[in-house]
Amino acid sequence: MRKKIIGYFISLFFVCVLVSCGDNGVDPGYCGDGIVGQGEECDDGNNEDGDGCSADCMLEQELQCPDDMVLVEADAELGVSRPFCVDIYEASRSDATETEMGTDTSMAVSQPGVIPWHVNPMTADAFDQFKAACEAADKRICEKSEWYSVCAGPQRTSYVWGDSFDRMICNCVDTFCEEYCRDHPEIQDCDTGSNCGYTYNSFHVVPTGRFQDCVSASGAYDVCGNVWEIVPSSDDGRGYEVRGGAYNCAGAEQRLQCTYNAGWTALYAGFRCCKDPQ
Ligand SMILES: [Ca+2]
Ligand SMILES: [Ca+2]
Ligand SMILES: [Ca+2]
Repeated sequence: MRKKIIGYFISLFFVCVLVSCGDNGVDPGYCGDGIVGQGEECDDGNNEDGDGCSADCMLEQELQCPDDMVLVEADAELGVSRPFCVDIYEASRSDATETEMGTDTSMAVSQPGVIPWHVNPMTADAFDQFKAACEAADKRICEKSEWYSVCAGPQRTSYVWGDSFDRMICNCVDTFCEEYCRDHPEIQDCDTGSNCGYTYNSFHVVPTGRFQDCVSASGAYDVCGNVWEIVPSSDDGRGYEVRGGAYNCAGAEQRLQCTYNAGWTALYAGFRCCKDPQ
């Protein structure tokens, strides 16, 4: 009898190990597994205090970002296990102006009203330079999951502003067609259809933050449009993906989508820096 009881407990133990004894067999996870589970405000994969997510998986108060960045919440579904700071503006050079990109490549700056840092074509060397420029600013180039979580936001929208395409919200190939036609009254029946920017050669890069409604829920400008944004990626043989579309892109309705990755190198590629909050 006693043997039987011991045997029963031993087998119960193994059944418990096999199914984890969670509710309905669902693994409840634990604090430190890198997944934000029930009762957890964050989970950065460790059980240490002082890094923004406490040892018991609660957000540590007063997460701070530098003035040129905004705070973005963790999003476990997208693999973003802790809050992060993202640059408010596309990266630019310190000596950039409203009309010139500047020449100082020593570090990336997040500032409004200047031509963003961009290259054409995109190269492996440029990728290294973008990463180094963020690091020189005590930041890092935004991860793909971070960039996407900024673009799509908690609502998982197709574009940074929502789900339906609108050529006037962010700077794309077709944004300036009407303006061009207004300035050229000799043009009859102004064409504002898809790729009209090519008809009038009216597309152009604009200073950072110029489009006030082209802003993420978290407060980052030009995530879609203006210049493409390079994000590191192991899913692409080049080691990076090209996101957000650009001011000169044909097919802006498709290419400005948060999920779109440009597979070619002849493009106006820029970047954006991120950083762990303090
Ligand atoms: Ca967890
Ligand atoms: Ca922690
Ligand atoms: Ca952009």
